[in-house]
Amino acid sequence: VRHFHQKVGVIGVPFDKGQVKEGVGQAPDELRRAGVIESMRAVGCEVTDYGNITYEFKQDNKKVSNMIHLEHIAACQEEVSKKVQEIVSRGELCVTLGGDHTVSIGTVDGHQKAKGDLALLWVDAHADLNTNATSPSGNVHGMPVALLARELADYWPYLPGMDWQMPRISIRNIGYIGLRDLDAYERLTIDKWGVAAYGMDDVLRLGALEALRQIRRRIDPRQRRSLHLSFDVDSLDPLEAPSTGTPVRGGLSLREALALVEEVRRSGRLAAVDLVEFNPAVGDARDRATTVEACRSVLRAACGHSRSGALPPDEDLPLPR
Ligand code: 5AB
Ligand code: MN
Ligand code: MN
Ligand code: MN
Repeated sequence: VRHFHQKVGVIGVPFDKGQVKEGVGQAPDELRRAGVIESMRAVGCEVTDYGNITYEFKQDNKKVSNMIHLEHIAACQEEVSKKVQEIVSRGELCVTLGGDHTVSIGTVDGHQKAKGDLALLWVDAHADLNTNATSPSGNVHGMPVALLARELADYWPYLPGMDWQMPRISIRNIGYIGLRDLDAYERLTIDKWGVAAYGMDDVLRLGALEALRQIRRRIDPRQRRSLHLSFDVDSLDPLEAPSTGTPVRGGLSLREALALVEEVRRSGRLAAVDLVEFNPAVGDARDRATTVEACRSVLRAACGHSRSGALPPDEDLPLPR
């Protein structure tokens, strides 16, 4: 790719009610303060920042057992979905700065409504495949994939406030990389449906890029689907991204993660990226800075930055004197 003007639309979702730790809601503004928008522009993208998503909380819904703050999640993610649908429909690469991983309920729904057939790549230490019946925590950030997958619809009770969200994505079009902390029923679900789920052991055995190649062949065999990258920063090793609420040791190096994101980007079909679960309140200032830098480089890679160097623009670069 030579000179390109990829249009990028950024939203922030300062949402933290899918889990119990304070701070993850401050991530979008913390990332903006650290200049990630400018970093994406420096790659050559035309970036519009649409600001943060707000929502009106409606108290009237009935509670669902073992699903903490469902009312908030339903209300917020409905707004996220609308905005993502709008941005993707405009042909912009939609970059969502979370927030906890429940924001992907909204982003994937909005992307799906805009584009139809999706392939979803979930980069995470966790599978986020629990239902309210299997979750050990009741935290909904461990449930988004189970809400999105069509094959799992029957495992849910009626969810008040979630009528806008239809599980339209087949679990066959969802792939994982980076897994290393699964709950028993998540393992069962993956085995039952033959999900393209690649753990850190697979990354070691195959290498990150070969694992990705296999995943893409399985979740999008005809290479025609719109690609959604949902990047949980806890996929990274805590040495690379310590400021996150549910760290698990033995994760992806930044080197592996960047190679993955660059390769996804090169497919030419990437339409939406979520960067979630960065929690600036976890750890000290140095942890926060390390994590911000990891986020920045992941976002630049998603925007087309190449570590092997880009060719200069066609016309407008004066020769060095
Ligand atoms: B994350 C756990 N599986 O359901 C659960 O960070 C952790 O979005 C979920 O991947 C982690 O509570 C959710 C134990
Ligand atoms: Mn997650
Ligand atoms: Mn995770
Ligand atoms: Mn987490």
